[in-house]
Amino acid sequence: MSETVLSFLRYLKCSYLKGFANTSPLKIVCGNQSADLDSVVSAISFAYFSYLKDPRNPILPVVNIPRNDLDLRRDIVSVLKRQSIPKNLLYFQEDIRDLKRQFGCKVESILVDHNDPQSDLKLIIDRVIGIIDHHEDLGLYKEEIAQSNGPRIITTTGSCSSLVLNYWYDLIGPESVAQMKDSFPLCLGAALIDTSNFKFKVEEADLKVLGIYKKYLPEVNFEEYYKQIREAKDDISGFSLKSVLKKDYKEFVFDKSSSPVRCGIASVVKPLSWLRQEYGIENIDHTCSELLKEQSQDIFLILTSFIKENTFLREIAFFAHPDTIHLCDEIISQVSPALKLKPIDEVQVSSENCLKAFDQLNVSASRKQIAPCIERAVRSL
Ligand SMILES: [Mn+2]
Repeated sequence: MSETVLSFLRYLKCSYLKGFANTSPLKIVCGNQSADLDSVVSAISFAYFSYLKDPRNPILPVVNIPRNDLDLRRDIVSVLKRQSIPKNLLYFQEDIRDLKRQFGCKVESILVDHNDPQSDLKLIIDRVIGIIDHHEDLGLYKEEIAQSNGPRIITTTGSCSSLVLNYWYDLIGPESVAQMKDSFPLCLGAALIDTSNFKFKVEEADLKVLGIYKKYLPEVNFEEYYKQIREAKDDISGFSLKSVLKKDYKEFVFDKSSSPVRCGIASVVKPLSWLRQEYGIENIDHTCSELLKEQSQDIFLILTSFIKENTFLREIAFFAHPDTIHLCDEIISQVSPALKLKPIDEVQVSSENCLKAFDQLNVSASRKQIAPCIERAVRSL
């Protein structure tokens, strides 16, 4: 069997789906709603490895955004292009919605890079049959996953792709490594970005895959590959502000005894000063309030991370409208000690809305830690 990721994806589209019988559920594996490189390659690799093990029961890899939003993620586009994987062989939110309607079937999903269904797929997925993730464990789906004999692996790692690769390498590595190898450059790309070329956030699982990559990809110059993906990821030239804010974006609903607090969190690879210079404060005000309205949210956060004079820095900006400024202030004072916030700016961006910006001196906390931190703050109010 000479399988590649590309031939697997072609098989799904040209053969498997054409003969799909709705007597069985459609199985998918999907990444999280930010659809970053880690989520996308984790889903594709999981589906591919699973196919190598059990070709009769294929799983569709799903990118958890609308198809049109993929082009905003230039790092992903470049990594896929390197492996000659075209966009038209991938599945997006709307494709799964359409397939479910077309086949009139149930949808069962493995979640990678998150552990509770997110976005539109929440309404589409009927059953969770496996989880491989490196976010905070919400403790869900234990029984149904056990019933379907799926993996439920939730561990701290730099990259979720490391957990996916280790899981399958242990299962089928010895006999299938020659075929598995075709997706190693995808997983390596995510690991390089998530650990800054194995320098930060590196955990045991990441070190284990590093050994695999070194052994099976001797021709790849890691430093160069990392630089190339990093550059593509940081290249947001020509994007509208809205695209910049939606490029790496997650929504959260935090429970508060009286009413839930809805919060959107955008991650941006440039400093706030760059956003201000590039788009102007009026545009920032306008776009943030538009996003708040569109998603009916209470507060909107912009997390920035960037390198300045060889130092890795983070900032955080809280955007609120008149009704939520008070709530926002309370959250800020609660999370401030843990995140080590130092005010840099407080802008009355317009007559009614407010944007409060801080240097985040605790630079090790990314959205993965910040979201639970805000949730605890909301619950304590
Ligand atoms: Mn991840």
